[in-house]
Amino acid sequence: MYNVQDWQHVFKLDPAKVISDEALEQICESGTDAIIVGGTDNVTMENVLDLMSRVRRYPLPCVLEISNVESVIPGFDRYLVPSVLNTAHSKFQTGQLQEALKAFGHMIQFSELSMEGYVILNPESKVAQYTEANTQLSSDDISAYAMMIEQLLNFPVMYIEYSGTFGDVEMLKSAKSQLQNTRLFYGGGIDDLQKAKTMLSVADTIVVGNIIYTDLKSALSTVKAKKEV
Ligand code: 1GP
Repeated sequence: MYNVQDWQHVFKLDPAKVISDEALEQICESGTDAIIVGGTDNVTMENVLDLMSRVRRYPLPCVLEISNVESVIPGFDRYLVPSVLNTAHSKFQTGQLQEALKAFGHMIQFSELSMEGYVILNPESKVAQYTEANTQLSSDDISAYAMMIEQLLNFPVMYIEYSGTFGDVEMLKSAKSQLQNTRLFYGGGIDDLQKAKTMLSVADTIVVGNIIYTDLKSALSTVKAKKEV
């Protein structure tokens, strides 16, 4: 369970948002496979540490999706390192990573890191605006990114990110058709069981975020999309 290959369903908690102890308990005991701690804005060492120590009370993997170098702390089971492919800004592909390696490369346990090839497709999302992602992509573009991520970059994860809106399942199919070993993550707008099942019928792993903060019951219902293994 401590390997991304084993996850079908994960909840993504934003360290900049407030969650009660009761809600956190239900999320962590829901049967989800892991908790990803990650967000775009206002992610600090303090709020990451606070959330990690609260999630740590429960026996499930807790991983950090790195948003910025300042908020990286030890103690997570794994670190997901996003590299945004559909941005013109190299700092979101490799630039920040190179800076981080320059400063901390000597103390990094590389076996604890998993690279994620991110393709951002919702132009309205904060992350698309922040990275100035080119979201106008065809299914052929997506297939080519998938090929690149698996065959050339050898990343363990391709992440199709529609954060805030429910995406186009055809885009997922285009990605999936090129992937044998790389795991396909999907995140965006999953707010009920049906949507969770639809995306998990193509993606290997679904990520459920925002709905945790607006409708906990619906968020919890998405875990039932997991298939028997
Ligand atoms: C965000 O992909 C995740 O990074 C989940 O998206 O918040 O829309 O569920 P939502």
